[in-house]
Amino acid sequence: MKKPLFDFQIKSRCKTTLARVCSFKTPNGIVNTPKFMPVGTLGTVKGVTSQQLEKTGAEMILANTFHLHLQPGEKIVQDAGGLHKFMSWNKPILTDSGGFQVFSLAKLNKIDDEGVSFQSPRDGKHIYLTPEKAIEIQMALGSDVAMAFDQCPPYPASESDVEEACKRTHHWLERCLNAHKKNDQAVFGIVQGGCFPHLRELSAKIVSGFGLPGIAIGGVSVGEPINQMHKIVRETCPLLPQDRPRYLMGIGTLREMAIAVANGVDMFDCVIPTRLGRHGSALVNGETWNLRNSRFKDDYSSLDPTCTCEACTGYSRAYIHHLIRNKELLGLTLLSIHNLTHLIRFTGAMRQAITEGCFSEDFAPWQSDSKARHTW
Ligand code: PRF
Ligand code: ZN
Repeated sequence: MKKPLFDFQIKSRCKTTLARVCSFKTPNGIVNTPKFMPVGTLGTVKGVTSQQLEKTGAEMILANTFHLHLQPGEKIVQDAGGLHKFMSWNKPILTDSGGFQVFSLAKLNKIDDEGVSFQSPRDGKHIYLTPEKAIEIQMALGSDVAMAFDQCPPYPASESDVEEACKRTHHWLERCLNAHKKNDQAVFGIVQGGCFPHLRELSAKIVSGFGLPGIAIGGVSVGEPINQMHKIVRETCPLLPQDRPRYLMGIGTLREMAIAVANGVDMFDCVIPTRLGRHGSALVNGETWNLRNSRFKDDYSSLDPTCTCEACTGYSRAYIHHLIRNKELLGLTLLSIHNLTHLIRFTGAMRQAITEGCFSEDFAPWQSDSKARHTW
């Protein structure tokens, strides 16, 4: 029998946790999970070329329907031959639907069962997004994975508001699937439900019932206490199909990824590594270092001696400090490359530990102590 286009295989399982190593096939290549996905909102992982990105170990990147629709518009991208070609990235791309960005970035005018109208944060132009429109844009962009259009309620929100957002998200998922006509693109559904266990359970069951090639846990990291987020992940994962990838949206700190992997999550994304890089900061030794700090001015050691990235193998802390102090663009590029490599190597180390049977020993410290040091 021919393998499906979005074939998902579990390669190895941890014996004591729900962690797993899997491969997820897409039309533009295989994603080996657990994996961190860099965020390339506007079709660019800020400050990093696609060639540099590939060297970080990135296998799949994320782009945003919301931003690309506003600028340059999906027509330009489609006529360029699709987003892969437009941005010269020939590996898998996942596009977020705009559901979350509309609620977090735009001036909302109206939201009802039909869709969301809002004003563009760019020029104030009125825009209307519906599930059908979000899918149409993502089909034009040509990503490997399109996310369903969802409503992510803020935190805190009342039970009735979260319930309404949940029901809407499920109806919208159905409409997304009816509008979707592109065999070489997968649609992932999104579980919502806020911090209400019964709504999460309902959402996980309904979204799982669609038999989709992948499922995301949304509505986390919106201001809820971190332990609530862990609880949501712990309680939601067992309700999702075993044989499909699970994507925890917007999460990308080491500790949260380790905890989520132990509960069976496969994919992550987060703007933190590139945002920190652009602010002159590096993730080293479980800490965040600001390279502007004068303690680095004559520190000629490599940024992170344990790291294999272009920044750490070629340049010193003193040099990067000098670049950052002088607002040289290369400083931001080198720090972004390092931070991305750092998170991607971390997910790589988890994959290796799961395969070798030492995940629960090696990564337990990450789960109990946020200040735990690297041992991988
Ligand atoms: N929905 C969508 N994208 C998202 C989220 C969500 O709930 C989150 C949650 N923090 C990040 N990105 N569509
Ligand atoms: Zn590095």
